[in-house]
Order: sequence, then structure tokens, then C-alpha cells
Amino acid sequence: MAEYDHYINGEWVSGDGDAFESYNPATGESLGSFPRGTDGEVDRALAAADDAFEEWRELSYIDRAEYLWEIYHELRERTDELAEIVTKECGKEIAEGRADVVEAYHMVEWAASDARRPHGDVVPSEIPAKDAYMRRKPRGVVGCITPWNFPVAIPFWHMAVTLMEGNTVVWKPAEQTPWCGQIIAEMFADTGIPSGVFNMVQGYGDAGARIVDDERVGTVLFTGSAEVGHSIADQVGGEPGKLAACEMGGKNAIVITESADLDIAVHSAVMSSFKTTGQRCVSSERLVVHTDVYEEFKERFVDVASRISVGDPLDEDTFMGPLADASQVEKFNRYNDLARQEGGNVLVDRSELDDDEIPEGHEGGHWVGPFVYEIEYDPGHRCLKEEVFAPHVALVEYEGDVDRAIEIHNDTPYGLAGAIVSEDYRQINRFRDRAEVGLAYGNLPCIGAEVQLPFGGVKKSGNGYPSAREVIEAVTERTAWTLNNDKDIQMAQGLSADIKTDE
Ligand code: UN1
Repeated sequence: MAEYDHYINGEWVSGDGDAFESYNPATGESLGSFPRGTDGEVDRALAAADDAFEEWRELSYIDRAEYLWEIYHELRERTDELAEIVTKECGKEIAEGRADVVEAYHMVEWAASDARRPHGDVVPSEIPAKDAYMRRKPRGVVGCITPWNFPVAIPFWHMAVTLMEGNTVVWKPAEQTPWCGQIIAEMFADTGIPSGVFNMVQGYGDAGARIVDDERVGTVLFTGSAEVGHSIADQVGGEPGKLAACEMGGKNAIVITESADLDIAVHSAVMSSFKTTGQRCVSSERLVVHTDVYEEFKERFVDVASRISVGDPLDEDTFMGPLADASQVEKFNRYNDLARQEGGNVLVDRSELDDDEIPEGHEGGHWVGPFVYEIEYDPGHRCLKEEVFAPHVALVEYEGDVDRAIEIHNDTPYGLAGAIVSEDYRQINRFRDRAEVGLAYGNLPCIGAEVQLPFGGVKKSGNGYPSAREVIEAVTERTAWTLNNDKDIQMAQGLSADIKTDE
């Protein structure tokens, strides 16, 4: 079995703690052995990042971008090979594996090309002789903790802009996808980036917690579960000068109004609920459908959900691969039971696939198909509020105007992504303005955001934006800089600059 290392201070470092294995969720086969990061290893990585910061921040943006451009080209040249690794390690079907790598190089492209764009703002002053600017400074060592569902794209969401802005990085990839982490670290090593600027420590939550705890870390970027993200935000919030930007999933919904084009509605709902086997933080687990179109929508959605292809994720004809691991399957089944207990009427239950639906040689995979139910809206139902992260979908019928749909839509603690399907521009704009989400879509699935948009949520879905364009706010400090071009000191706001003495 292949054995891999951490990457610390420009070197491959074997672990002195336990090792763990990564498994292909479609087959159960082992993909390699990885060191489980210890306190000492995390400490070395943080020390290296701290030491490298001064040298790295002194480089121009354009010089820093050169390292990222190398990665950009490598990601492009090796897209198919990396897509296969993504698919083997996290189970998403191959076209999605490819899109994960494409999204990664889009992010790197955005960050590196930002090097040649203006940074900061020129701001007017009340005093004509004053020049005022907003300038940005790096915050130092940034700790990045990333999830398994986008094992290449999300690390670059965190790290590309962070490094461009002159920060150094200690990164812990998800323990489910350490092989993807290994490949990314190899890419950084190939660029010859100065030692200590980029460090990767493999491991579990204890290694992540150690990064979060450390006083050398200026910013923590976290994408993952709400439970972990909120505890990070709480802890970091109590430490002066430290920042956390976290993104933590959703209980996303699509509103389908009485004026919806049902072709668009069914297409958008199927993609939002079942792509990535429901394991996007933007996946939709609720479909809020107007009573006038409910029966027709239900029939058509149920028909596709019953037939959608689940299978070998390396096969281009597959729509849904397996769930990522056994704990995801357990959670899926637990919430399917909860939906039944809370009064759900089950319309499709493919939670246990037939033997002939499981591809040959893949009996060890974490296979499930769609679970679809209808349920009367009740603000007390937990199945309509808690994220499952699986192909578990509720149909909720509503009567009345679009405000009623938006009320149901907003009735979850989360607020990441949402969509409306309607041909009525007034309904669409109402949803745009009132849906409590960070990412809103009209006549589209609620998945598939591009990197040049801010990606993040409201309410329980997150604080700050650990991703895409907006990560810049979390990894830089703003300096409001004012320069006087006159010999006299003049103050704004009518403040007197006279010095009065006793004489
Ligand atoms: C996630 O949902 O975990 O918007 C990330 C999308 C992708 C990123 C999803 N660009 O669907």
C-alpha cells in the first residue's frame, strides 16, 4: 500500500503518530495510508508558516502569482487524471470529478490574475490637500480546514487568494480525502514556492483543533459541518485579533410557483437534489410547490427520482455515485426514519438498492438511491430543518402567494442557497429580495456557483466567506491611510487644528 507524508517547511515529513487509510467509497478498497497529524507536527507546520511570512509578504503580488500560475497550468494539463482521483476518493461521478478540478483552476486563475488588478481604494477627503486610501495587508498565518465533498476546488477557494495576498498557509485536508490533499501538496512542492509558505498536515479533527487554537494563526478558514464551524467561530470570536470565516451547509429549498415552467422545475429540482448524491452544501432537500402545479410536478419528479441512474462513478452514464462513507449512510437512514415518524408520505424509497443496481465488484461501496417524501408543512418538523447531506428530499405543498412560499423557504436555521422557478418576474424578484440565503437563483438549480461570485451563507450557514472572491476580506487587514500634501495641518469634521496655550 502506498504510504504518504505531511508537507511541512518545504519537506515531506513522515508522521510519528498513527496512520489512517483512505477508502474508495464505491468499492471499499484502500487508496493509501496517511499520517495522522500530531500536536508536534501541527506545531512544526505553524512555526514554518510563521517564519516564512516576512519573506513572502515582501514579494510583489506579481511574483507571488507566478507560483499560482504554475499550479493553474498543472491543474489544466492533468484535469482528467485528477478528476479520476477525485472520483475514486470521494465517489462523485466522473463529470463532477472533472468539474471539481475545473473549479479549482478557475479559482487559481481568478486569484493569480488579480495580481495585476488595482488593490484597495482611493477615497475622497474633505480636505483637498489630503490623499486618502484604503490599503490591504496580509494577516499572517492562515489555517485552512477543508471538506471532502469538493476535495480539490475548496482547498483552492481557501488558499489561492490567501497566498496571493501575502499570507502563509497551514492546511488540513479532510480525513476522507487525503489523497487529493497529497496531490495538491505535490503541486505546490513542484512550483518551488519558498519553504514554509504552504504546509499541509494530514489528519483528523484534533489536528484541525490544534490549528484553530494556536496564537500564531491570524485567520481560520473553515468549510464543513455546522457543528464544527460554530464551535470554531465561538472559540475564535473570544480571541482578540483573530478571525474565522466559516461556511457550513444548508437546508436548501427550491420554490416552484403556480406560474413555473415545469420542465425547468423538474430539471432544476433533480439536479439540485441528486447531483453529488445530495452531498453539496448547496444541495436541495426541500421542494416547496404551489398547490396548482403540485400533482403534476410530483408525478414528474417522482418518475425521474425512481429511474435516475446510480452506479459506478467512473462510468460517464452514471448520475449518482455512492455516499462518501458509512456514517453518511447511517445519517441518511436515520433522517428517512425521522421523516416517516413526523408524518411524511414516502413516494420513492431507494435507500436500499437492489443487488442488480450495484455495479459488479462494487459490493463494498456505500450505495443508496433517492428518498423522496411529501409532508405537510409544520414549523415543528425537524426533517424540514436539519441538514442530511444525502439524496433525502421533501415535497411541501403551499397555497397562496409567493410570500407564503418564501415564509416556508426561510423557516430553517440555515441560509445558504435557494432557487425559485417561475415565469412571473414579480415573484422572482420578491424571492431574490426576501429569501434568506447567500446564493439565490431564478429558473435554475441552486447548485453550480462560479468562483467570481461571493460564496457563503447567512444564519447558521456561516459567517464571513471562506471562499472564492470574498475570501479576501477574511485574510487581509484594511489600513485607512491618509497623507497630507500641505505644510498646514487641517482637520476634517470642522475639528480645530489650533493649539491653544495659557499665553
Ligand atoms: C458545496 O456545496 O459544498 O456551487 C460547494 C456549487 C459548487 C460548489 C459547491 N461551485 O455547486
